[in-house]
Formats: sequence, C-alpha cells, structure tokens
Amino acid sequence: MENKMFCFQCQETAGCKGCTQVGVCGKKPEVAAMQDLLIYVTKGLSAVTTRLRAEGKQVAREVNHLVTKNLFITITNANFDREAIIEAIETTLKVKAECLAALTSRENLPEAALYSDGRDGFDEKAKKVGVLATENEDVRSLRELTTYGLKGLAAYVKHANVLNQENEAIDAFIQSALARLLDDGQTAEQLTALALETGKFGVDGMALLDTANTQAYGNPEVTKVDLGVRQNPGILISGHDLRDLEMLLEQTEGTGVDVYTHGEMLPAHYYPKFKHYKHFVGNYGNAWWKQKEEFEAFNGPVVLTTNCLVPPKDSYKDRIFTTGAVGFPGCPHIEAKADGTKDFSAVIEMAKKCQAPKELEKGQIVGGFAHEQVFAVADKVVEAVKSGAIKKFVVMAGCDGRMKSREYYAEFAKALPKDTVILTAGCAKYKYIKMDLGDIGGIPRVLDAGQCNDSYSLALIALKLKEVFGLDDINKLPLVFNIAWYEQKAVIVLLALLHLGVKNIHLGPTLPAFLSPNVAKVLVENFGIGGITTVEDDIKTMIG
Ligand code: SF4
Ligand code: SF3
Repeated sequence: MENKMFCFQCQETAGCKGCTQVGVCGKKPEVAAMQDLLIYVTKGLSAVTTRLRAEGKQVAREVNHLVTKNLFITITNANFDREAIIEAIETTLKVKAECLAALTSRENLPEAALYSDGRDGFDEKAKKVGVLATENEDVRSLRELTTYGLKGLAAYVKHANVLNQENEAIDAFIQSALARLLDDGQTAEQLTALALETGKFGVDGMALLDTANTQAYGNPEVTKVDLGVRQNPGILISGHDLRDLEMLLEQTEGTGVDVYTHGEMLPAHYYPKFKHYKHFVGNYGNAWWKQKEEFEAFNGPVVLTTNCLVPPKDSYKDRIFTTGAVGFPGCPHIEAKADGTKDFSAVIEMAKKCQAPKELEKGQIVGGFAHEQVFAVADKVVEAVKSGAIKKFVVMAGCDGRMKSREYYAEFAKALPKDTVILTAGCAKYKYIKMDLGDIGGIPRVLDAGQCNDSYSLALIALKLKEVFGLDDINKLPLVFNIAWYEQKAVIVLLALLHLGVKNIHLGPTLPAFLSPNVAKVLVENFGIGGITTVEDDIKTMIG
C-alpha cells in the first residue's frame, strides 16, 4: 500500500514501525503533511537565525518563541488543525523573509532557508520534506532522535517563557541544532554528538522551567489531592501550562464555577500559590488516554493547554477549548493577547450552563515530592537507606498510554518488594498512584515529583543522594530507572538523563521505532539502555 504519510515519533506508532495511512493518534495524512512542512520551514528559519548570530546580529525574542511554538505544535496529540498549521507555516515564511533581509551573506545557506512558496505549493513541497526524505536509515534515526528531543525541549522552554523566563543560549542551541539537521555533510558521529548535546540543553531547559514554576508558584509541598467532586458546575483543565491555570483560577474566582485538573495538570495542586483558590477542587480522572469517557462524564467545558488531546467525540466536542500549541478543527481556540493574558470568559459562561461533574471516584492521592520537599526530609531518607529500610529507589517516570502492554507498569509497581520506593513524574504515575502501596517509616512508597518536566527534580534528588553518600558516580546509588515513554517530551527527558551520566535505563513498553538497529546498538553499548521483559524477570534483574 502506498504511504499516505509517515510518522514514527511516538511509542504507539503503527506496528512499532510507522503510521503510514492515518495516525494511531488520529492524525490525518493532510495534517501530517503540514506538520512535516512546518518542521522543514522551521529548520529553514533556524538556518537563517543561526547565520544571523554568526554575523553578530540579534535574533528577536519573538522569533525564538516562534521556533519553539512551531516545534510544540508538532508534538504528538497537540494540534490536529490543518488550517492552524498552514497559518504557522505562512507566519514562519514571513518572519524568515525578514530575517533573510537582515543577513549580510546568503552564501551556502541550505535550500530550506530560501524556500518561499505560497500555500498552493505547500502540499507538493510537503511530499518531499518528510522524515523519509533522509534515505540513510541511521542518519534518519539520528536526525529524528534529535528533532524529537528538540520538540520536547521546546515545549518546556515555552512553558518557562510564558512565566517570563528566557534563556537565549537554549534558543540559540535549538536553532543551530535544527540548522545542522539540514546539513547533509554531518557524519553519524557528529549527529550522535548533537543528540547528546541536546540532552545537555534538556537539563538546562528543565532547570529553566523549574525556576519559572517555583518562582511564580512556590516550591511544591506534600499535598493530598481530592479525587471526588462538588455540586457546582466545573471547568476541567488539562495539559502542562501552569500560567494558563493561574489565569483560569483568577477569572473563575467568585463565579460559582469550580476548577478541576486532568492528566498532567494534577501536580498544580502541589504548588502553594494555587492552594489559595477555594474553588480549585481537585483532580478528575486519570491520564490523557482515558479522556473520552472522562471528558464525557465531566459535563462541563474542558481546556486543553498542551498535549495530550485525543480527537474528541461529537458528544462533548462542543465543550473542548484549546489554547497555546493545541488545536482541533471546530473547537474554539483561546489566543493570548499581546500582553500574554488570555480571556477565558467564553469557557466560564459555558460552564455556568452545565451540570456539575459526575463523580468518578472518591478519596485522595498524595504528591508534591519535588526537590525541595525531598531535601527537607533528606535526613529521614538517608537514615532509611542506611538502616536498610529502603533498599532501592526505582524511577518510574514518563508517560502513560493506551496500549495493553502498559499494564506491565501497574503490575511492576505492585510486585516491587516493600523495601523499595518509586520516584515518579509525568502521567506514567496514573498506573499506580491510586494503589495503596504503603510507606516506609512515614515515607510513602510512591513519591510523585510532578509533571514529566519535573523529572528534573528526580535528577536533583539523585545527585543529592550521590553527594550525601559521598559517591563519585550516580550509577553507584541504589537506584534503577524503569521509564515509560510515549511522546517527545519523554525523549528530551531520556537525553537529559544520558547527559547526566545515568546508565542502564530501561525504556518501555517498546523501544522507539525511530531508533535504527545501529543507533540502538550505540545506545546499548555506551549507555546500557535496555527494554523491558516480564515483571518477574525485570524485578529480578533490576532489584535483585
Ligand atoms: Fe503515529 Fe504517533 Fe505519529 Fe500519531 S504521533 S501519527 S500515533 S507515530
Ligand atoms: Fe503525558 Fe501526554 Fe507524556 Fe507530560 S500528558 S507525560 S503523555
């Protein structure tokens, strides 16, 4: 069958090879084509901005933001709106033309830097610039590994930017890396080095976002989050953007409308600043892939601030609002105004006319174990390790997903010996955070640091333990990594961990389809990266 599209950027890619007819995520070929072209023109723009910097010229902040937004738009489950993506391509070409005009020399710029079609030519061009345009499978693999890492990094940088944190060095790196991905002269060694360098900037990007979040909202603290509902109508907010949540909470205050989190927004409850809002009720439901049933049952409007959006059913589609990089045809999109603020009044007005959410469950979950909170109880943790009460820490951060094979993570958590502690971040936690796995001398056996970007906290905790125990190598800690991945933010987390020197990471439920056998071999030989097998065997090899 002829390929109508080609995408293999996420874990659920068709047949563990690539989506070629339609995305498992619901992405249609005509949307995939425009995403391919958006990446291409963003690389072209980046080649121009990289040249501008080489000529000692400034690149405007808005241009940096455009690059990160474009990358974010193409992340799995973010944007299904072909028209919105076409507009992003047009904007990018316009900005690129302005940047080109500021260059002293256009010599040796790649073709993408000079490309300038109108929208009538987009479909033809898109056919020539997708993933498969790189014929050598190892070069393709390395290029895509870096591209996906950059997408994840761009998402984190974007969240930091809306909280007024900027880091020009990261933006300059993202753009120079994108430019290098256009260069056919790069060797496999150079591309491997580029992927690893992306991990370094991944650490910087997560640190930037950590600073942004904690300066704006305080350091996360141990928190019990309610899972039940109240009687008022509610708004459900999902995704990772805390600034959007803040604006929504401000605007809903005193309106009689409650606010609930879904999926990756859950950790917002751990921040002191958000605890002041009496109408910020709790968390509703589970990870992104359960949204069809859960959005239906919620009864009120849902705001998607980032991925993961599943193409909505007609029964609740009119209650879905998108913002930021997210888009879906037919769903209203809330644009930021020039000063960055957003007007959620249409969402609030709709909520007032809706019934209260249907209760899915009762009870509470506990989280908030980001770096400062864990450092505050470091003595207790160190004592528990020294006394043998804690034998091992198991990092189970990452993503959740709909594949049956992910039941492995629930079973693995259950089967872990009682003297182990799970460190988690990201939506992977939904596989076990509602289980009662007990505690060790008052330390819960599941410590949730927050969103996937808060994997940075887990790295800081590991580095702190290394220091306390006087070790010269992070790999000598009683710590194993059993990471679940799904989309591209998990790719930057992985590259960041590799940069920090973490070895022997287990990655599942399947290894990325975009790793060619040779590239996978390099990762296995140099970093000991491995997959998962059965719960029983993995407990034996990882825990002993
Ligand atoms: Fe397929 Fe994943 Fe790409 Fe969607 S994002 S088209 S599921 S590989
Ligand atoms: Fe989840 Fe989409 Fe990756 Fe942020 S929300 S971790 S999958």
